[in-house]
Amino acid sequence: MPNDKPASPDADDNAQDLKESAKDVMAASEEMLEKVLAGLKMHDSENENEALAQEDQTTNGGNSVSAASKQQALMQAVSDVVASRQAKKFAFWSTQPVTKLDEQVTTNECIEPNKEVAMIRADPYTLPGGFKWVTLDLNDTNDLKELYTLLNENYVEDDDAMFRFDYQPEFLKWSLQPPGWKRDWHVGVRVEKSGKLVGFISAIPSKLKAYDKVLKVVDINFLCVHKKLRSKRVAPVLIREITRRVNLTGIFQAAYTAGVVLPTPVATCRYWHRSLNPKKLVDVRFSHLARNMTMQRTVKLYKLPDQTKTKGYRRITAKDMDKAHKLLEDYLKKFSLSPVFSKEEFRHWFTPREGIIDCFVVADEKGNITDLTSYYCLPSSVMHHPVHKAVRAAYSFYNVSTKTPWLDLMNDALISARNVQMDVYNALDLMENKKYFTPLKFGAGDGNLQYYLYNWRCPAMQPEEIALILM
Ligand code: MYA
Repeated sequence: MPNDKPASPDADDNAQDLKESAKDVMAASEEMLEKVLAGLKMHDSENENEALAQEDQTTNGGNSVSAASKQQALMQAVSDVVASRQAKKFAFWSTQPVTKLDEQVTTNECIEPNKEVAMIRADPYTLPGGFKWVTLDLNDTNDLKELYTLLNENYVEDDDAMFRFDYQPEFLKWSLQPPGWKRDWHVGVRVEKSGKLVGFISAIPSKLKAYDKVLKVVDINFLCVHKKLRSKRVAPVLIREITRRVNLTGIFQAAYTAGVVLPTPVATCRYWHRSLNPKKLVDVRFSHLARNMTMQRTVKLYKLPDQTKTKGYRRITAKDMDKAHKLLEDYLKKFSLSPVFSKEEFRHWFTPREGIIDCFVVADEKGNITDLTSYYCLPSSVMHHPVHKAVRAAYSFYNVSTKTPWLDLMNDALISARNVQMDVYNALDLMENKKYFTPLKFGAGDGNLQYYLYNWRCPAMQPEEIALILM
């Protein structure tokens, strides 16, 4: 690379890249070793059976000792390698400013001090040969379509590989272009020869309150590596590259969520689901009939009134924005982890957009806004079904109840979602959501959503202390 960058601790970038790749290659060979060991273990258990059989035959004066001790030595060797492998787990994450899995935290502070921007590496990280960096232009229809396709075919699936998130192109634009968004933070990886998009990661700017401190952060989302390029340590390069690009703007903290456990969740939340169209959900095996329940009884159980009930409940309008912003701003202060929205950001996130985001308020006779409910729309592709290709899901966003009881407010939210043909209403067990789950017939999902902070250490939080929704 040209020598056009200021001196930095990363001055010998290529050497640094090599070191980092070497670490990642070691981690990759650890994964291979794991597979070999799994095989060896199976083989060993066969040997063990053989040894045991021999022992039986030779109890009367045979030489079973040597077979057994050989076996023991082999098992010891295996367990030594397994132990050393476990010690090397998180080859990438153990190099990052995140809390360690067993760390006891009592402070609320950054892990690493901010760096001078001049000290931050100026060149992109090195990708494996045959791949190149691109910065996507989501205002360009082709780039947007390519991102849509990458995610539609390779993004998050459930454990049984039956459903995969299907973020729509307009949804991606909305969620990746809030006030202050930067094109430089829509980072893609293409195959050099074909130009095919095979990797992506994004950041958007945000303000986050962690306990009593307000931080300038980015929210990281849509990390995705094409299925054919998995387990080749491309994800760590994407993460390092987005970190570099964000650091260059003077931001050193981030928030993100994931289904997997990494060092170290600040909180662990769980999704709950409320059936709106139980027949379809059972048909696609999103849910199943409860014991002793017929389809007819299930449909009746989840039936909702045709119209919403709360007096003054209506879709939010442009005129409501300032009052609704204030209502949410005051409410969010009571949580340990919450976003701090500017007026402009509130308008972006809460202005209804068909098939993307919807927001309702309750206004009293004097025109005061007393309550608010909102959800975003995120369908999932149904991967193997002859009839149904998608499940239409509403995801609870932010809700505030000051006058309308929670059950009334959220029942109206369910009715609103059902009235635009949503099949299911999903909500995490954070904020005050647990208050209405059981009476409104939500069921607990499997699998957790882990919340993480990058370069910030603070004591772990309970789900009800969390008021941050990332899409
Ligand atoms: S969460 C959504 C993540 N995406 C998916 O689940 C889509 C389907 N899966 C994939 O596309 C791939 O499996 C991914 C991993 C890309 C996830 N977050 O390249 P590898 C670590 C962080 O060989 P691959 C979201 O978007 C893993 O522990 N790290 O693996 C938020 C291992 O590290 P270590 C993850 O399977 C993302 C390494 O990657 C995740 O080919 C927040 C293996 O790399 C994960 N979800 O690719 C990112 N999954 O060796 C962090 C695996 O240490 C942002 N890994 O165990 C941090 C803040 C950055 C900005 C800071 C600014 C200040």
